[in-house]
Amino acid sequence: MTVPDTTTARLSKEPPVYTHAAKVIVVGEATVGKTSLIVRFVKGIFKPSYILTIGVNFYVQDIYLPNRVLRLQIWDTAGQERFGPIRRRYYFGTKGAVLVYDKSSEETFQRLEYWLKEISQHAGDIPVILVGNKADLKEIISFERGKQFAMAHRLTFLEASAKTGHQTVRLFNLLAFQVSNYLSRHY
Ligand SMILES: Nc1nc2c(ncn2[C@@H]2O[C@H](COP(=O)(O)OP(=O)(O)OP(=O)(O)O)[C@@H](O)[C@H]2O)c(=O)[nH]1
Ligand SMILES: [Mg+2]
Repeated sequence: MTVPDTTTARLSKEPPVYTHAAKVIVVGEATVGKTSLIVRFVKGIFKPSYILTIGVNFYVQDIYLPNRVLRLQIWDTAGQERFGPIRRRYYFGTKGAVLVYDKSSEETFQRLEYWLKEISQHAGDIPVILVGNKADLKEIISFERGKQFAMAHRLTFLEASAKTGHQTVRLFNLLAFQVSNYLSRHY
């Protein structure tokens, strides 16, 4: 007779709290604040120093929606050009995306079309939330410009600051809500 491993036995009796799980991806140019937004949301902290993401990273957060608990598997990707081939392999199976630009940088806004194309090519017609990050800095891209772009491409739009925490919780709650609706429609 084999002796049961008590640790495994105890773990296996505990049902996961979440009822649904979904993979989501965060993309956009390098330094726009993708990692900072996720870390602010998941850990509640902000680091002023820039540590570039190499390839991809992975975070998990459970979101309590009215009808379900959704486990978001948040894939934080590298915006630097040289990581493109690695990043593009991680779109498979994503059910939602956050597309980030830096409100204080025209260049990152100009690249949004490129990112939308990459999302639709590799992940299909998934919900996308457009985020103008760094709302605490001197504004180059106005709220109106961001909103116009979002409306033209049928994206949800908000401005946020990973530094102050402005709208960061709302961002991921909105994402969870939209992903949850997407799951209901497609699965
Ligand atoms: N003032 C301000 N700085 C921010 C904000 N968000 C991020 N930063 C800073 O911007 C720099 C880049 O942030 P990251 O989160 O590493 O950017 P990233 O988009 O993950 O960059 P890659 O991983 O290279 O693609 C860091 O120095 C952050 O501290 C913000 O809302 N306001
Ligand atoms: Mg990063």
